[in-house]
Amino acid sequence: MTHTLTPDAPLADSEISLARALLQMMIRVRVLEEGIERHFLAGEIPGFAHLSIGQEAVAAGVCAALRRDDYIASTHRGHGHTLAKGTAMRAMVAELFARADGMCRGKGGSMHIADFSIGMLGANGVVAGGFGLVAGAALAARLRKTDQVAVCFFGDGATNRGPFHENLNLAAIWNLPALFVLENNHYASTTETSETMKIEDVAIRADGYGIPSQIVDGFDALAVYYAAGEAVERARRGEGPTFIECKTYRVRGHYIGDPERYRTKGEVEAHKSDDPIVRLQARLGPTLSQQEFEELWGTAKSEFADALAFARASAQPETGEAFRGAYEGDRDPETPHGAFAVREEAAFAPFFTEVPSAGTGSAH
Ligand SMILES: Cc1ncc(C[n+]2csc(CCOP(=O)(O)OP(=O)(O)O)c2C)c(N)n1
Ligand SMILES: [Mg+2]
Repeated sequence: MTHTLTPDAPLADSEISLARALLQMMIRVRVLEEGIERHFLAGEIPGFAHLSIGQEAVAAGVCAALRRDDYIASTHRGHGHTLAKGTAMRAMVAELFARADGMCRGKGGSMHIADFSIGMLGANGVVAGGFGLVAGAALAARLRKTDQVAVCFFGDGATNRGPFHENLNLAAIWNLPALFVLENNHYASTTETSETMKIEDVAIRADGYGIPSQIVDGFDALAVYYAAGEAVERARRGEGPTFIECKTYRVRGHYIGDPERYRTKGEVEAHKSDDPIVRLQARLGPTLSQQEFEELWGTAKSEFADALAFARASAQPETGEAFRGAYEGDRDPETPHGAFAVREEAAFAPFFTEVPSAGTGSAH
């Protein structure tokens, strides 16, 4: 296990354009999520939404080390991973608004958005739901003899579930081109991690499966990028999986509307200086003027405003769309699967209701 929790070093000239790109991505994610928060609270976004504010360096750093044809699987906190992997802002916001022009035609929403065109295999309402998808995608890449890699993002809580252990073991023995990226924000919903495991560094669990691991400062997008880059190269060379533990912190509640009775305001305040955007801006120092910094925010805000207008103008999905995409060939009524889907749709038709308004989804 390698620890790379070092204080911010000055940037080399060769790192400046990379650092700017990472900063721009983190700002895009922040603007998207602050927008989600506003419009969720205004009742425009149905279901449930979990924000990754404070954790953006992980999504930005890892995805910058990936190619478009690599795979990722995300979590219930997946807006950052999705955007950083390359999903278009318009289709993403329309999806969050449950509209017909959404990435998943409005059926995925915040917690089940997927975009196969960029290898984003899905956010997941099931904690630890991504491990099997990633092991499968990595196995497929190996069997097809491509050099693609598959990345699983997950939280500390997910490492207490069975799929984590089963799939790490499989990935290790099959030498799969996989990366396991832990976002250790020290909480699983309302429970502090110290109450659910006796270890400080979850990365030691990877040792048990013979998977090399790194622990990185999860507020430092460059450190995350370098760790991910190394692991990606290892995987592409056929040397198997790597585990990366990113020490981070979730600044917002577990979900939008969380009363946060399990921690003090002081604890959250104490993490203010960890903000990955503030940290990288400071590190760029005079190489990024205040005006240029403001422009990064301005560009992201315009992009979000455009996506918001697009989402609001998009139609509600037709009810018949609910069963499309569930089975291979289900758009063709002549195929056996298609016929099955049509029967299923007919059986459920009497139960179709309007899309529920914000806040009525089940708690996750
Ligand atoms: C299988 C399963 N169990 C429980 C839940 C309820 N739940 C949703 S998020 C969450 C906490 C997950 O914690 P962690 O994996 O650390 O991710 P974080 O929320 O901190 O990003 C729980 C228990 C769920 N969605 N799925
Ligand atoms: Mg957690």
